[in-house]
Amino acid sequence: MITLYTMEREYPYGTLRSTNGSKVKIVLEEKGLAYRCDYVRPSDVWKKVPEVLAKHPLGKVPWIQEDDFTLYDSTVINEYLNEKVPEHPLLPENVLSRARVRALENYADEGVLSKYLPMIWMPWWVPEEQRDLDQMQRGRDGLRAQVFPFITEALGEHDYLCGDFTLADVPMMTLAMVLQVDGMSMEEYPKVGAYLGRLRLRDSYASINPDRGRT
Ligand SMILES: N[C@@H](CCC(=O)N[C@@H](CS)C(=O)NCC(=O)O)C(=O)O
Repeated sequence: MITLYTMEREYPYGTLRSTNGSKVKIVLEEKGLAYRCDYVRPSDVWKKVPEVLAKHPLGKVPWIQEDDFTLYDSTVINEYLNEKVPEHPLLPENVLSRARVRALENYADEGVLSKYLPMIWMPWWVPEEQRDLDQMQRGRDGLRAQVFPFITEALGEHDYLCGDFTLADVPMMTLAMVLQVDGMSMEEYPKVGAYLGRLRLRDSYASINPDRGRT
């Protein structure tokens, strides 16, 4: 059985989860793989304790453990899981289409999950009086100015970024998760709002739904 090492914490307003850990949970669910979660203390990750560094050389989550095999980095793990279980492929067969999925996945990782989402998400993990509201607003402004127009363009008339649901949509499910807690208005971006709504309707989303407690 696979063990996923990630960060999750209960708050009165929902269960908050590591965005990158959530990416892996989604693919485990989409692939129907049996897994359990082991929760790493956020302070151990921030302090880079030796036990975390021994599993992830950058001292981050997520990583997975399968017998004596350890693998880190959500993108690398998800490609591994996709190859491990050929059913319900999350990468297209065509080589050009596959490259496009990977490019969009990279955009989401670098342009959303590492850039604007932490500005909104990190403050939700600390007491209200300690939140940097300006930073949260800058995160939302960045999504509006750069990310939502990009997603609108990439979607075109499709339901998902590359037509069918692929690895490119997986990190966007964590955008759906963060904005569910944040409650940011999507009125000006109806296509993106509908897309995030569609992602929330997938069975796999239940595993990262902030309204659902730790499993
Ligand atoms: N490229 C990595 C990024 C992992 C990452 O940044 N994880 C965050 C939690 S969502 C973390 O551990 N942050 C602690 C740190 O950067 O020190 C991946 O995709 O797994």
